[in-house]
Amino acid sequence: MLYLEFEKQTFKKTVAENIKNLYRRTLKEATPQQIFQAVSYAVKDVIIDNWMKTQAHIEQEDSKIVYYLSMEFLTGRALGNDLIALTVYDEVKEAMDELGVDLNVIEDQEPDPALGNGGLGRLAACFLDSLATLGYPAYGCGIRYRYGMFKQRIQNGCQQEVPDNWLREGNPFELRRPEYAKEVKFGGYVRVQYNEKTKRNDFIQEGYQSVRAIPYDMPVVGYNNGMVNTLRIWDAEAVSDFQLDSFDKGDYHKAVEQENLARTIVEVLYPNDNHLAGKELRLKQQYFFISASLQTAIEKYKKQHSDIGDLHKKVVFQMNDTHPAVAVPELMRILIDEEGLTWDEAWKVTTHACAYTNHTIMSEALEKWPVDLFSRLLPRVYQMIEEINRRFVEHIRFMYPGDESKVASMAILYDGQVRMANLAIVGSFSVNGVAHIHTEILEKRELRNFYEMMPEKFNNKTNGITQRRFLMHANPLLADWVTKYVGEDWITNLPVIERLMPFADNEKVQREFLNIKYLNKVRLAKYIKEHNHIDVDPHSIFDVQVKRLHEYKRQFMNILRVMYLYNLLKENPDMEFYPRTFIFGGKASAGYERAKEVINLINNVGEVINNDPDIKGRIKVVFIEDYRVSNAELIFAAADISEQISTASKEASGTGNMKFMINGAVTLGTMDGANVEIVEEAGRENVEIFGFLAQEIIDYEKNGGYNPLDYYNRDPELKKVLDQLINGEYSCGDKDRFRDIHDSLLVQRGQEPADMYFILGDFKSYITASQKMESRYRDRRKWAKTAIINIAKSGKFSSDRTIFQYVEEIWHLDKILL
Ligand code: 26Q
Repeated sequence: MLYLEFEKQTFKKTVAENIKNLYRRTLKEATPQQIFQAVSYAVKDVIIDNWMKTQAHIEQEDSKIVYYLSMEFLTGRALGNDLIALTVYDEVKEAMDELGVDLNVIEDQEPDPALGNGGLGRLAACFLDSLATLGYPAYGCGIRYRYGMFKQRIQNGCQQEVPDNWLREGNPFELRRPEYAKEVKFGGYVRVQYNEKTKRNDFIQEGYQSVRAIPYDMPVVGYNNGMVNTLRIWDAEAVSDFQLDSFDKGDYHKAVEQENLARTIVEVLYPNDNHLAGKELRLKQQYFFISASLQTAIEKYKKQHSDIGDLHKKVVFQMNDTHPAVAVPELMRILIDEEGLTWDEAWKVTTHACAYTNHTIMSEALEKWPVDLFSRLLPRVYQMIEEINRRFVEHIRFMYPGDESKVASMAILYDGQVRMANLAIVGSFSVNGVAHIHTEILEKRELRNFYEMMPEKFNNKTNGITQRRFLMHANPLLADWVTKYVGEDWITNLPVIERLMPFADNEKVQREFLNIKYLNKVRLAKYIKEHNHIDVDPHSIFDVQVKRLHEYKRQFMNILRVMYLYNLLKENPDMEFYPRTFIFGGKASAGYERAKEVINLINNVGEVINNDPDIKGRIKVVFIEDYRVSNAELIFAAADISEQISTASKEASGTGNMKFMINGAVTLGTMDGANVEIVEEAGRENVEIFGFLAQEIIDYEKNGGYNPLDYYNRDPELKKVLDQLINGEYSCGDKDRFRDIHDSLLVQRGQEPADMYFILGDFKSYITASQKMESRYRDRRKWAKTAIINIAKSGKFSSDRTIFQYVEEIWHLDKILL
């Protein structure tokens, strides 16, 4: 069924009208950016009726709603995605062709909204897509950062960060809703005053600063079902001086301070991925969007319900990691101070409404706030935390009399710090990890004491991705090919893609697949030529690692492998060697020196190898600048090999691994995160696995006994590669350029052991696995079969499946039938 009557002629007229009204121009005179704006407004016209209908329907049915609370939503571009969801992509493409305009060029005008760092933010965007497509009522709640993730420029081989002014040209997809503004208060102190009427103490915050939170709504369009959910992101504005507390009237200094607070609070996304920046501004951001979002949810609930004690029957708050965990004490504060519930009543509602997803076991990413900072900024919320902690610690002592180690590990307040993960766990009815092995590590190790105390809270929800963006939009050729063999059900029911299995051995089908992959490689080669000025051969093996730069993800190990292969080829120029293109991409946090050094190394190695006539172009190294959602789509579609090589136990799930798989790339990886489940689905013979197992890594970490020097001394090829880091080979003679990362592998530094991420220990088996990949690739038919099986077995990794499990096992929502 088609949910939309699309009239091509009307659409064309609307576009022309929009250009006239917005810019006083004709289509011929309009710039591509102006055409993009005009087309987007025409699309928004189409969306808006469904949006209103959906929201009216949800209200009328009084449906339970999930509020997905997240500091990050990495949505990527909206235009192409929305056209696909409305099932009018091909028609609009035609309409634009008739107007003499290339839709691809118009799509490229849209800035990538980069309101996220990486996996966690992109997961939130996939979840919203799946919620709308499956027909569940949901709000995404986040921050409208003025500057998103920085743009990455590579200059002389080094990363440069450039501000991302994504709103410069205006955002045609958002709707400002000033009528739903909320006030959020910071600082001041709490005055206690006995209330004769209620016979309770009132707790009144005074001397605070406040900001006004203004919501901007973006539509989240379900696939071909008329459903439109909302992503609500908050902007901050100063509360103008006439609205100051009577106490503060005429306080000029304070008015200026409030202006500053409003401006700074939503200014920029923290560009840290799996790493903590314990800055006060970050906590302000967290409380800002949480307080505004909770106020909205409660106001909406109260419009239809009188008993606030039943809030949890209509509302669930899913916390995307601990970043929104201040929702727990803030909800307590609102329920007690503003709604008049008792502590026990409020605690019941809170612990039935809040749920928490953990995305990492990396200890440096665990959020902790100094008590003095926290209590100064959020005095009343802090009192809530104190009481939550007091009661919880009492409970621990009751359960485990005399065992203070339990208190030490589980208390929320400890060592002068607020431990946000502990707060989230105690305040939630559900705690989930994001892949089987990750949840198991949480239960058995990282959160073991919590798991023993409250096993019923713990559950796993293996991540997923939306096939609508990462296959249908990213790879139209392959999408059509899949549809030809399995029908189009896969678009909303990915497991049917397994119907490809009978074709995996079919020579004609294999040839078609290889041809599509080739064409996508040509498309990426063209992008690389334009952006990097490097010629790459689309017949070579495209071996790809794209993701945030982080030591545990081991891009360093990958480039050491490239250096090793280059040495090999130099010494044996006549050896059999299948041409390979090594493609890297990803941003390093601005202050993460080692990660930046690795980027520099990759670029310098590329510079040397790409220009060495001796090896006859058989190795090329490309670092794709500014890796982001839009160019990711080109990259996944063109990949032959998917590098998923994190140190086992460190990558909670990974989701790039799934995007490669669905595009027919073969995984070269460790038994980590969701790789483990990819192996289960695809079969051991259809992936290449290497390296230490998670248990082995954990044992080394516990008992010691890992010595990277053993590997260095015993393996002359490895030694040579490491020595080249400090002999100036890849740094125009500068022997210190890569000394820090070199030393990080061989020299212990204070608390930090040498080679924390076991690169030397895994190196040999990585080389071997990599060589096996090469020989697999030589047999083109067999390779095609393996790739097709990977596609056919990717059904589990749809975010539709993930969301269905959240709905059934955590949220308990009802499907909307429009
Ligand atoms: C924390 C405090 C202060 C500043 C920044 C942060 C911060 C920001 C982002 C901490 C962590 C993140 C992002 C984490 C993340 O992306 N984790 C990834 O989540 C994916 C989705 O579940 C998983 O697939 C990845 O394995 C995991 O690394």
